[in-house]
Order: sequence, then C-alpha cells, then structure tokens
Amino acid sequence: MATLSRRELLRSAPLTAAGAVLAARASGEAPAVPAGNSGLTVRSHQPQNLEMPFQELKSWVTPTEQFFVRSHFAVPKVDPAAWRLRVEGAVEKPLELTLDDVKKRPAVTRPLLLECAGNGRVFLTPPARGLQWGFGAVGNAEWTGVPLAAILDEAGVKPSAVEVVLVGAETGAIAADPSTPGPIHFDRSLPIAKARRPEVLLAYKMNGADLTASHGAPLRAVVGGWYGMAAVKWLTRVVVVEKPHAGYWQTMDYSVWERKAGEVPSLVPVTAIQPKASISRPAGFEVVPAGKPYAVTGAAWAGEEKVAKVEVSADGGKTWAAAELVGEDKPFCWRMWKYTWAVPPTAGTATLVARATDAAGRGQPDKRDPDRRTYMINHLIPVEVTVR
Ligand SMILES: Nc1nc2c(c(=O)[nH]1)N[C@H]1C(S)=C(S)[C@@H](COP(=O)(O)O)O[C@H]1N2
Ligand SMILES: [Mo]
Repeated sequence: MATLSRRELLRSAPLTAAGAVLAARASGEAPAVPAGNSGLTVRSHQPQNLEMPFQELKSWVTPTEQFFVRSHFAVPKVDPAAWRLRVEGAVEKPLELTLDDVKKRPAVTRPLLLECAGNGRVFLTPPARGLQWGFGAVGNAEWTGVPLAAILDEAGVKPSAVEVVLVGAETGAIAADPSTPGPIHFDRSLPIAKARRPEVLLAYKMNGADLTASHGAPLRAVVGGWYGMAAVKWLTRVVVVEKPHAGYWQTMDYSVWERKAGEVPSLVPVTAIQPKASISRPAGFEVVPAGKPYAVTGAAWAGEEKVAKVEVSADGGKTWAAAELVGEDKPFCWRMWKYTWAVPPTAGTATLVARATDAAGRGQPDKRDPDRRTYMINHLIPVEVTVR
C-alpha cells in the first residue's frame, strides 16, 4: 500500500474513527480511540450482553471498554442526584445514603476478577439454552469503593441476621419457563460471613474512572471470588434478612444440584468461582506455522483460592507440561501464564488443552457434570488448531 500524506489521509477518511486515529497519529496528536481494543462480541443487543474477544487478552487489568457486560434487563436510567442507597431489614439503624455520603466513607481500591457463571456455555454438549458465551465472559478490573462490611457495621447487623440481599434498581419480567412473578428486580444474597469479607466492595469506580452505565453506575457490588451474578449492579437496597433468601436469581436461575451422601439432592445457589485455565492464543481453529515454537498464552483463576499450577497439553490431554505463571499474583484475580509449544513439523491438526490446580489442590473436571445445569463451566475445553 502506498504511503499517504497527512492531507490525503484527512481527505480520504475524515469521518471514520479509524481515519481519525490515523490522522491523529500522522499529526502527532493522541488518537481519539484507544489503541488495542478490538471491540466486543454482541451476544444480545437488548438486553446488553457483550463478550470480550479472549484471544485479544493482553493485560492483567482488563480495560473497561473491553470488559464483558452481562445484563438481564435494559440498563436503567439512574439519576445520581436522586439516587439513594437504603440499608434496611434486621439492622439496629437503617441508613439512607446519597452518593456523596457513600464517597465520604474511607475508600479502598483493589483488583478483583468477575466471571459470569455461564462463561463457556457455548462449549456444552448437547447445546444448552442461555447466552452462548465463549471464553470471554470474564475480566479483571480495579474497583474503588467502600467495603460492604463498613456499611453493615454502621447500620448494626442484628444477631438474628443470616444473609444480606443486594437489590438492583432495574426491573423486568422473564416470560420463558420458569417465568418471573411479573416484573422483578435483579437481586442476590450473601451469607453474613461473606458479606463481611474485605473482598466484598460497594464500588463507584472501575479502573480509576466513574462506573459506566453498563457496569452499574452509580454504585455496584463486587464480590471477590464469587461468580458475577453476586456482583449486583445499579445497587439501591441492602436488605439484611433473618432467613436464607430464596429469590428468583438463586433458585430458578443461578442454582445447581448438590448431592451429599445420605441426603436427597437439592438445589443450591451458585457461589464461588471454580478453578479454570483458559487459552487466549492460539484461538480455536487458528492456523499455526509448522515446525516453529509458538507462545501459547492464557489466564487462570480459582475464585477464593490462588492458582498454584497451570499445565498445557498439546496432544488433546494425553501428556501435560507445566506452563510458566507470569505477572501479577493477587488474591481473587487471574494469573497470566505462558507455554512455549514446539509445533510439529508436519501439517495437520493439533488439540491444545490447559488446566489449573489451585492452592487447595482442586483441579478441573475432565467431563461436564450435568448437576451444574448451565453454570460453573470449568471442565477441560480442547482448543483445536491447524498446523500448516
Ligand atoms: N442489577 C443487576 N446486576 C447484575 C446483573 C444484572 O442483570 N442486573 N447481572 C449480573 C451478572 S449475571 C454478572 S456476570 C455481572 C456482570 O457484570 P458486568 O456487566 O459489569 O461485567 O453483573 C451481575 N450484576
Ligand atoms: Mo453472570
């Protein structure tokens, strides 16, 4: 391609974002569009459900514009001036806080990973209903806010309390079986012990900037170590309850079968994130050059535990070799890893698999457990590539 002068660039592509970036680069100005963001995959337009292209994973902190979005209903219009957070139920002193009130309390900033409980659903066989997430309904961001524990202490939790219900501002109805009892809020509960943990924040900033509407402005919960459904966005109520909450989002939805010896199987809410290593490169069905080393990369996470080990197989799971853990190592976050694969000299296909083991010795199941319904998807996922 011939090199264009700056004037030609401005003339040939004045209206497109890409043109603006090129023009800005040519003039030495900062580009208007952040570099390196190759966009999000639309899993559904309304409600908004957007997936990070996991093969673009580059940084330990996921940029906000590349962070997946999972919303069950339309993004609510919340007026930050009129917005209040009510803390009520089994408390000594109910609270009603403005956004400024929340921001006046001592703030903490910490990185925490969010993974949707349905991440990887596209890999289920037979196909399962629900959003067909690939690898990318996961991200690691820096959250700034107030620990939920501080707010609970201020309100004074009664000794009779067992759980804290977090309620979002938006409402909607689900018509499909099982349907909701008319329009309902999105809500989710935490046991008091988890609610008091330091990794549970009421956040108003994400990656150093005010929360965006899609990610729950003006205030959302972030529950480190638990699947994303606990991280209630557009938070308006914190209700302390004296019996376990049995709301829609932890009974009909986001629940799994639990079997204990001698007991009858029962449905329990989805809670902690399971260990998982995902391959970012090569992407599925990528063409990989024969006879050359290939840097296999990815991320691994294990919810409330740390990642102890990641292994990679280049023969579909027959033999395994240790990957190298690289970069930041913080609790409740993912760990980047890499592995140099000696790609065979002959053309054909190869199947890569990665697996993680956490600090408690838990690994990943080889096969899908149907008791998990369509959630907690951490069985081994083969990534097939073409060697050429
Ligand atoms: N109010 C509200 N909060 C919500 C949801 C929602 O639909 N409404 N979705 C939950 C789910 S299932 C996930 S995985 C996370 C996703 O957070 P994100 O959109 O910021 O990535 O938000 C959670 N919080
Ligand atoms: Mo989710």
